[in-house]
Amino acid sequence: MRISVTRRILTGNLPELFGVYREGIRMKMRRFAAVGAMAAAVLLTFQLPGASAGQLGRGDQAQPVDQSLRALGNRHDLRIGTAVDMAALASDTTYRERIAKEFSTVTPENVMKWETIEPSPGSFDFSAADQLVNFARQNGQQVRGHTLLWHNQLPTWLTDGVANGSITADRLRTILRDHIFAEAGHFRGKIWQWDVVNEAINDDGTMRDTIWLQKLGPGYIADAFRWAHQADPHALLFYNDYNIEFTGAKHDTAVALVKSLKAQGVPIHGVGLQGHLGLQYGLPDAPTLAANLKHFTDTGLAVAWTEVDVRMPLPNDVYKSQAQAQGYSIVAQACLLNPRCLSLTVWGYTDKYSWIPGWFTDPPQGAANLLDENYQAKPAYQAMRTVLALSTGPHKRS
Ligand code: 9MR
Repeated sequence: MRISVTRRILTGNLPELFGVYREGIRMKMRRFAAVGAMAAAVLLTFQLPGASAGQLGRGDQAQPVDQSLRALGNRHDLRIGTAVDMAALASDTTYRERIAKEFSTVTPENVMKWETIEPSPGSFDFSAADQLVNFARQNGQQVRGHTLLWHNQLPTWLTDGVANGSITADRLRTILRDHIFAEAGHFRGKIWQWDVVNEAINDDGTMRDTIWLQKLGPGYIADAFRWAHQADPHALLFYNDYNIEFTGAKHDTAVALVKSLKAQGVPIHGVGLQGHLGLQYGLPDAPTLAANLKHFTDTGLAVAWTEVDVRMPLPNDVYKSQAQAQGYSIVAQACLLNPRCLSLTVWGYTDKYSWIPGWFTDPPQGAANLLDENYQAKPAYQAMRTVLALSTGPHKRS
């Protein structure tokens, strides 16, 4: 900046300097000194710590990169979120304070899942989920509801009943309908985005062989969206899945599925790309990832990153940390490049509470989050801030 300012001032005054060629040497020197003083004054202004963005006329470029993720995201109308572990929220003050400070949206990691919400038939327990919704309200955060319909974390009364035949297909349909009406109805008006259907597609692009598909047929997905919409007409309804951010059979099926739901007039508004990345698989580049997001937004839907983490084979080291920072960067960049990318949620933000080490043990994996176990920022956190600070838009997302 200093060089360009100097160049601008000197260039602007060169004709004038040549114009005084015939004047006396003293005159020339006086003018030259005046130009020099002017340049020095301008340079000084640029260097003064008190110089405001308005004075500089450079707007956002003066934004300090040390703001919170939520503040930096707000500049782009982009919500930055985290999954929340309710036990940690209750017991760990630092965990709680950092969530309030850094994030503008929260997702319950587990407490809105069926086994927690309806532990016995027709009897609902919203207490833990209510606590999170209240926490979000107190902190000016929006809530991603996760999830109304999945094949995991179902209560045993349901899975056993289907397995032993005591729950017939007709009964199962009613149970599903009632569950969606009860849960989406309870939180009506309090949920920004609902993950209505979670992970219904296999990696090979076929539909996952769950009790829902087996007993209710493929129409169960459209039904779930219609019921959720009736129960909470203002919530944005999402289909959510992993590995659909990469092209391939699963991605193609997901695009075809949401296109067909839209064509049938089913109330679906967005696609959640989970974003569980692993360093050992290599990382795509941001333009490729952005192009893949666009396949979904081209269908007329919004998108969101819903469960981002970047795991690695342990132990962590300086090279892996840097590669991980690149992983978080490309995810943020792909979102910023698409005006229909509404939010970027990480699946936990500290390695202190992460699902990864418990799930990936051979070889041991982990260290997947933005902060380490002691809440120290990793390069990934600073990379996210930098990407959010440098980007210039879009400033309105829908
Ligand atoms: O992070 C969640 C973990 O605590 C649970 O034990 C696990 C049970 O299946 O679910 C994890 O969250 C999953 C999310 O709900 C859906 N996408 C994959 C996530 C990681 O497994």
